[in-house]
Amino acid sequence: MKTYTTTPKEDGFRMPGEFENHLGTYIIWPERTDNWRLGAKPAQEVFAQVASAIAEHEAVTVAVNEGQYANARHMLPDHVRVVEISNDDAWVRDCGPTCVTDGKEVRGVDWRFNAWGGLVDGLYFPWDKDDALAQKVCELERFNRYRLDHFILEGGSIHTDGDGTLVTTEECLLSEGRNSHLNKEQIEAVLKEYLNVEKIIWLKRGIYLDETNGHVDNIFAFVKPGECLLAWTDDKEDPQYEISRECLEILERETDARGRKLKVHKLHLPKPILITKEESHGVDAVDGTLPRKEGDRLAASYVNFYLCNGGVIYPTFHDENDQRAEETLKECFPDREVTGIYAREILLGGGNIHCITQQIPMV
Ligand code: KQY
Repeated sequence: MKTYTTTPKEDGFRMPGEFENHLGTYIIWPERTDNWRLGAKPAQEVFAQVASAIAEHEAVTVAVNEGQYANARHMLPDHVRVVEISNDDAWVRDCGPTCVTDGKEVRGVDWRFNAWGGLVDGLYFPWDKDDALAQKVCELERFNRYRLDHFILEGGSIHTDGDGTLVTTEECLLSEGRNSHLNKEQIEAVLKEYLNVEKIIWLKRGIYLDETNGHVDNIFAFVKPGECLLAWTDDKEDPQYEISRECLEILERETDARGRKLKVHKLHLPKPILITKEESHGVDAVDGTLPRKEGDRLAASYVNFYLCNGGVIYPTFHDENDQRAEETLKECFPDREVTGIYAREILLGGGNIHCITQQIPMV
């Protein structure tokens, strides 16, 4: 595997939209008991459901630590590939490679990863195995890569339309625990160079109390160039209302890289979801890992869905808006099969279906 010192833009590579064709999907197997309750077994069952649902549409690879190989192999269907890759937790969206392509070859962009804020407000320590994971995926896929030793980024903090536009949040990319040595213009310059985009739309904040410092992938997603989904509530008493309203204002005001006005679909959130006593007690409390306290509100959002070839895999919460979310997604993606998976167990770990998946584009 070669590590380039040039940039994707210089080499004519761009990041495709998630809605473009995939070669396959990566997932990492959950196991750490300070994040996943009851020895991670309930989460493993849901991850297996997500892997199986995606495998209906495209090839799925699940990366596991050595000690979990036999268990994961047993719990996953035969046609899902299971490979040993050391990891610290199960968020391949964030620590996996961001793939770029020139239409003939795929390369990985390997950002530095510091568990969502490092020693400032990171969610666990250490994170060295996660930081090394993107390189290992590139090895396995025979991709050359670009490595940024001095730029921290998680895949969940960006969305691109594959056509020159990137959407992110100030809350995350300007956070103290990431690239505080760089200003907004310098961060923009890195994104433009390494993802080959021309226009960056900055939302202010992500979903209320999202522990990732407001990852964009929990509040916003592209349907296709010029069209997007925004997490929404009509409840003016909910702190989320003002956040979503502000995002809407920005999205309605902005144009994309091609000068298009964005068509924005509202995807209504579930009612606030709180951690129960039983759920809180099921997690091993460990210093240095974010505690899971009874009554804490979780950052639940239907926008945290994943697009695979011909499919949309979205989280459900046993909420009255589950059905409404399905209808909205079917309207937005009439040519895809829309599949809901009850994903509270992933939410309890701090993210959702989009956060646990990473697409490998097709050339
Ligand atoms: O939302 C994500 N992209 C990751 C969430 C990480 C939570 C770690 N506990």
